[in-house]
Amino acid sequence: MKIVDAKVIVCSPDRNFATLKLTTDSGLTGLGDATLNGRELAVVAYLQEHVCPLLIGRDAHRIEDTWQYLYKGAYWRRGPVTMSAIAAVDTALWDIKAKSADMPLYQLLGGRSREGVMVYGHASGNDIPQVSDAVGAYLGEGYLAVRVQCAIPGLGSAYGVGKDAKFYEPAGRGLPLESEWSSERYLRFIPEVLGAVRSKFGFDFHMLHDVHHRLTPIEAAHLAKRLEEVELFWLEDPVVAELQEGFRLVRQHTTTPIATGEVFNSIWDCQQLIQEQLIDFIRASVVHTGGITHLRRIAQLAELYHVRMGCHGATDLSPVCLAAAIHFGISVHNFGIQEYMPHSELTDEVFPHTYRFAGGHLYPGEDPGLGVDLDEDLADRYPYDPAYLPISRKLDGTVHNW
Ligand code: KDG
Ligand code: MG
Repeated sequence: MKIVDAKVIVCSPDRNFATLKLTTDSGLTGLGDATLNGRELAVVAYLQEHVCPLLIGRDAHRIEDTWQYLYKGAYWRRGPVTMSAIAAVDTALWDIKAKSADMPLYQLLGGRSREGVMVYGHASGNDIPQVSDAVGAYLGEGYLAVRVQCAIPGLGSAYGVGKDAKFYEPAGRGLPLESEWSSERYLRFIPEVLGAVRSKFGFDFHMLHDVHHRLTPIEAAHLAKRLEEVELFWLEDPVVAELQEGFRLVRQHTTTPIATGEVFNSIWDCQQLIQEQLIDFIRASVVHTGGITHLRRIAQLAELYHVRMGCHGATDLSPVCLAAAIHFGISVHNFGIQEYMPHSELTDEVFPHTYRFAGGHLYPGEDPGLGVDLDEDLADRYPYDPAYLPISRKLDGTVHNW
């Protein structure tokens, strides 16, 4: 079964997405997400200029060989652009293989390890009462796990707080906006928020929180220690991950479970954290970590060290990526949780899919392949529209981690 066409489709149904579509001589097609938030066109060019021409005439069944060919054959390895491009090819090939086997993808990945994929929703608000309302709404919809973020008094904006308590889209149209940050104010206030949520709703649900890379290791250690009494499911990205030793310092001080890895793009980024057991959950995603083939390697390494998967699943990862994550999550042994920020209605119309949410879980459909399509005519009506994540500055104007 030979690949006869490789096409990159860029569209913006409420937000930007890049998707690779492969077609074979047997008429089967496969989709792969290639979206890299705020740097989408770099991956598009990488695919169009340097990868698509190499795919024509290749055997669509040779997934592992194609992965190695694109990774080793480029000489220049790793990095988010390269690994998102390889991921798009890999995901599309798995979609095609599963369609040709007439099976939903999870069957090819070993079948179900569980009935559904537990997800967490995003509750946020401008103050504690608003946050509590948002948490209550998620629990009312059957969510078993909720991420809790709150605006910080005295700061104009905060990571994770949307205009709508249930929908958070960090990228803004046009050039990047700037937001202000104070670790001191955040550290003083956030334990109160998480404590208030536990006081109101108790301990019968999983509570998560995302620091979004903002703290130094010693600040993060201090926070994680203080938060032990609220029993988080995980504290995410307490420190930036470039300095992996930073996690050792956090770990020495606390038993709060730690998650990281949404910006990782290869197993080499995860290796030290996993092997030294410095984290509990790895957040690598299908799209930014080289596709299903590479994510399975990460999961297998993680399994040896009791680290579970908790894949990134914000709205900048397209429905194609979310579907792949669900097939992966339902089959992989060391699954932990899947992030779930539902896409907008328009995005879902452009990417019709068979996965569904019920009772705090996502379930894959039973259609062959990933179970996601792309309505190209509709997509054409929403052309690319530049958008960027905000830039964060400390109160004195110094650029900080966003
Ligand atoms: O593109 C960046 C977003 O996906 C990221 O900021 C969202 O931190 C995030 C999360 O945990 O979903
Ligand atoms: Mg995050």
